[in-house]
Amino acid sequence: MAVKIGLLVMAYGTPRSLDEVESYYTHIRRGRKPSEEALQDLISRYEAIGGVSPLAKITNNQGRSLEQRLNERTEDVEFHWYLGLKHIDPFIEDAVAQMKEDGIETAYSIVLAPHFSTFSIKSYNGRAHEEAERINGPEIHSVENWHDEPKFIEYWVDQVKRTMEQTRPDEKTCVIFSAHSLPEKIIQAGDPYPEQLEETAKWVAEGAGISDYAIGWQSEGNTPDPWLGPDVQDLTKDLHSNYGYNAFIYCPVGFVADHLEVLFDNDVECRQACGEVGASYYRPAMPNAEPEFIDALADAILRKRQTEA
Ligand code: FEC
Repeated sequence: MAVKIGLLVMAYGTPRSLDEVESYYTHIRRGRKPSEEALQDLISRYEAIGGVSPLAKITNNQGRSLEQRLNERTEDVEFHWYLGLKHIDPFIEDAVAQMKEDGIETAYSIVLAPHFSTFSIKSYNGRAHEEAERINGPEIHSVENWHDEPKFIEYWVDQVKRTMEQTRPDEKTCVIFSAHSLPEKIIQAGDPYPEQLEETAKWVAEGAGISDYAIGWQSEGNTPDPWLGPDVQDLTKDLHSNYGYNAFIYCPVGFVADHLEVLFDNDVECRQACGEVGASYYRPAMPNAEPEFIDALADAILRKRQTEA
């Protein structure tokens, strides 16, 4: 019988209903309750995308599909997937505890975010390893980042090419690649996050044969610290007024699913910024559980397994 291996799939998490928004937001703020105004603002953004985010369902599909794909591609082991979320249950620690309870001795982990930052991938992996150590749980081998996975790049190359075909001949088009903004202090701490976004953007642009592209940051948090910029909405307006672009293709390559930060920050706010300058708005489909994308994640896990062997 094939040996059981744990597959810990970690993701941000989302409230399952509007009633859970307050506790979720408090967790994101490391235990500090948001003001009533900030809470209502967040609730209104969820309402604008239909009340709940599709993220929970998509993350589940991604985890299940990845388990299936890995089991199709390996014979000596059987992967069992576990969901570990950053800001809502089942938390990362719950998943590690469940693996131990199920008798899992070895596990591979991956974060559903491509670029390495101390704020994202490092903190997810850190929590998983700390818990495993605390409970004497499974040995976890973690993929550190996968922004360079060839099939991930290929996914976005196809999306950009397809979307370019939808633009009109009279449109001067610019592709904007973006990721979640983070406080600027990550740069002083030597975080590779901005360079990794630049690399993803460069490889996708080269693959799609485009030279008109820019890098922006989105979904900046509401804190007094300076955040990485330019913000995608300001960038849209600057690119229009300085270079005459009148069509924009938004590729939020720092995210992998349809969720609030894409469905609101891109599809509502960036669309509005385009409307203000009279430009066309395009946003390719997110990877979600598309087979080509899931295969890219499987490649990252299998490569990790090979290097650990
Ligand atoms: O429910 C949904 O559909 C949206 C889920 C969601 C994803 C996501 C991804 C990332 N975030 C990252 C960093 C930060 C930092 C702060 C922050 C704040 C929020 C808030 C919500 C939220 N994030 Fe998020 N993020 C998602 C949702 N995020 C809601 C709170 C309201 C707001 O600011 O809009 C600031 C925290 C603070 O106040 O100190 C920093 C990063 C990612 C991409 C990597 C990953 O997925 O882990 C980085 C999805």
